[in-house]
Amino acid sequence: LPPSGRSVGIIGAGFSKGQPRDGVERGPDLIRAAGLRDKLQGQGCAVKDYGNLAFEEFANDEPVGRVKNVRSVGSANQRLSEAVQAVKRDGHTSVMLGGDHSLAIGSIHGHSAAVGELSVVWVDAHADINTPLTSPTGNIHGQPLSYVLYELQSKIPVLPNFSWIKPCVSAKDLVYIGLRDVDPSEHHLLKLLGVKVFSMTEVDQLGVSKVMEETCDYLSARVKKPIHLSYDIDAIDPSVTPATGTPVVGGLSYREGVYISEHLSQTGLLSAVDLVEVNPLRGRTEQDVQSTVHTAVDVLLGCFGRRREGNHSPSHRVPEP
Ligand code: 4U7
Ligand code: MN
Ligand code: MN
Ligand code: MN
Repeated sequence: LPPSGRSVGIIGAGFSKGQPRDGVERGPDLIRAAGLRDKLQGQGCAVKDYGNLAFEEFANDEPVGRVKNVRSVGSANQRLSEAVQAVKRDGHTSVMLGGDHSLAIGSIHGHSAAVGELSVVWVDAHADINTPLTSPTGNIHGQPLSYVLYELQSKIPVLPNFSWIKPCVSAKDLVYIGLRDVDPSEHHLLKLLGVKVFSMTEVDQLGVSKVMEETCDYLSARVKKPIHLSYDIDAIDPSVTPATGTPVVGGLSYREGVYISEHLSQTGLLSAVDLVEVNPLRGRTEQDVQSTVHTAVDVLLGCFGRRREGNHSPSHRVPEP
């Protein structure tokens, strides 16, 4: 292991069929082009890039009920699950670069298949807990949690290419941060399941440091489970990260967004990270895209020990004349 003790396995998952907008499939290469690997190595991480996944195409992927691109999404997530399992077997913290948020299905499934029970921290403007039957849009990027939560298993119909999915997360092991656009059926589910939620109201009320302290207290009240961080870039305010498919006003500041990853990094429990929904075609200017991508990179660097106070490796020596 490197001096920092952190080794990172990067998976590119340029998949976009969990939602209708082109461009989000370019996320992984943009985040890499912004220097993710060099920057992680520069802060003492060992990095292995597993490259971009290739996804199967389906000629006639007709909607099933209201749900769109079911076969494509099911197949893509099965491949991703296997890739995450390989990264975890190799001993790395998994970093999945999306792609849209439907990919959390495979990422969480693979993570849990490799390490067992997880805590999930979901940083997002949205709750992404619609079931196939409650979804107002039919877009699977608004549904991933419904497939992986034990408590919702009985609400999920049979879907083509979804039969490999085993629910693997308990509602009590899930914490949300940043919510501000929750559908009525989602709100009902959150209350029914008693899920811990720090919406933007709680971020305003408590401040981000108290939110993170309470998040970690809540998750470690029982046994300490490996943490899966699923970070939707639309959690951050569109003034900072405008290049995303479903922007919502009133989001996290850059500083709050980075503080969340810095704090989780300090727990030593971060075991897999998703960074999703960066879509360069949704930015109006090059500056919009750059700001979104750089913020995504800074969130990821924060996950692996970067501190804003400054950083140096343990082997650093003061030069003597
Ligand atoms: B994202 C929505 F109806 N809730 O289900 C839905 F408002 O991954 C939006 O968080 C989902 O960006 C947003 O389609 C999914 C909608
Ligand atoms: Mn979102
Ligand atoms: Mn999301
Ligand atoms: Mn989105």
